[in-house]
Amino acid sequence: MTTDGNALFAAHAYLPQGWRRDVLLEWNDEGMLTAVTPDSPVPPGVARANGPLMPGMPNLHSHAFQRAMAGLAEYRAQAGDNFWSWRDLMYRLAARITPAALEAIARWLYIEMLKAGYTSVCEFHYVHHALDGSRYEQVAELGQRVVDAASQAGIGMTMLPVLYEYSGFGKREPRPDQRRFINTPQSLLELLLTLRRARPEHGALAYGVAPHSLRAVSQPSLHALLDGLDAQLPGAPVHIHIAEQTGEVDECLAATGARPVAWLLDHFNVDARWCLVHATHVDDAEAAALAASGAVAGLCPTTEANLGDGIFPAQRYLDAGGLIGVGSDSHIAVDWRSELRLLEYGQRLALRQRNVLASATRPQVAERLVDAALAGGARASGRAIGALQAGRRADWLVLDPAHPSLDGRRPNDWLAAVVFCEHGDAPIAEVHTGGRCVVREGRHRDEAPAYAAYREAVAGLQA
Ligand code: NGQ
Ligand code: ZN
Repeated sequence: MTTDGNALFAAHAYLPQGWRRDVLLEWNDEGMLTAVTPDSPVPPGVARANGPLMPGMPNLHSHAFQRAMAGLAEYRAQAGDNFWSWRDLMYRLAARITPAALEAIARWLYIEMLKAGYTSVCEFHYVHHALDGSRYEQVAELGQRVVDAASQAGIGMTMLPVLYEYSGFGKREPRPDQRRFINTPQSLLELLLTLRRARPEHGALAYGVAPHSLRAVSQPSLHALLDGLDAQLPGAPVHIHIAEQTGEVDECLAATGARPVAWLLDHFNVDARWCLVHATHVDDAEAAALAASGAVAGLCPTTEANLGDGIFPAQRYLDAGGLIGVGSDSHIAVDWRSELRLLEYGQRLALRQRNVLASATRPQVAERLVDAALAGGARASGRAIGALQAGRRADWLVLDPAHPSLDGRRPNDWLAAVVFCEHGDAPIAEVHTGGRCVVREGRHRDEAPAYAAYREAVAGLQA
């Protein structure tokens, strides 16, 4: 029986096999679970959880700096505002961000993520260079700031430095307002190596790469990037924005004769290491082929709604065995419950049905979506997370059993309440990462100073 401090007893915990009673969790000093035992006797001297436990949710897509503009693009700048006019505004922010501001914004954002129950984040990081587009003396300066912000906040991270080369299909020259993003495969791989030397991998930190999109990289440079990645980090995650806008699908068709998802699946060995972010516009054949590939579809429903992207055919894709995960992307919302709820509601509104993303074997839609997002998010992160089971990271949420959404309900109804009920604050009382409590009674340990620094950074950007 465990006698050291690395153990916790929970009357209820959501395990891979569902809600279980009297669960003993044990973990090692590296923050990895070593045993998860249901129906355990109450061990003497072991702390008891203050509520039901569930795994922390992975966030599979983030651009941290964009947190600073959430809510600032909700007015009509021109008739026919769309994704591309939003992007012009966003580039103005990207053009001004400094290393110190990025670190402050990211630290506060990651605290918000933790409070919302995201315990890990894949950072799709593409602002690399100084304001004028020249390299920083430390080439990975900005990436390092983001990695440091994550470790200060206590969130797990998969850092994905982004390759951005062109402004459109056919190797179109980058625009002046993209100058801070631009690399060759070689310079990006060097940046990755520099970053890894400065901030080596550990239990809460992993690396991969992200070719930005098919419009921003060429076929040969994507091959060079993947070859170089495999020389450094064989099998590490690869994320790409794939088919977010119909305009980009049309341009891909014009340039290559194929739709983006079909083209990628035809030309690259897309497998479990890949995450296709915003696979929004897929036809039936693409949805089936993507589902069969083992890649994760990275869905960001609140951002996709905010930017007017479209609706992913989730029912067909999930029924074909496709993997999904969720991300907060532009951070218009930082709440995985909102992502899952909107994912389901988009289908309900489009199909005029209810409980669309449930299945015959998983009739409870919230449990099916939570399980899918835990598994897909973990796969996309390339880290051992997403489940309360031995060998995974000791990342969990303690739900508030006295919250009006949960109080008096049976365990089998808890996740439905967590995902679908919107009554006041989230029913998340505590958040633990690597076995350590980082949010207690709904508050992060560094909340006040991190917020003050964030506020100052955002004021400086608007001045
Ligand atoms: C991004 N946003 O990487 O932040 C993109 C726009 C671009 C989304 N894809 C930037 N939602 O296309 O260069
Ligand atoms: Zn994105």
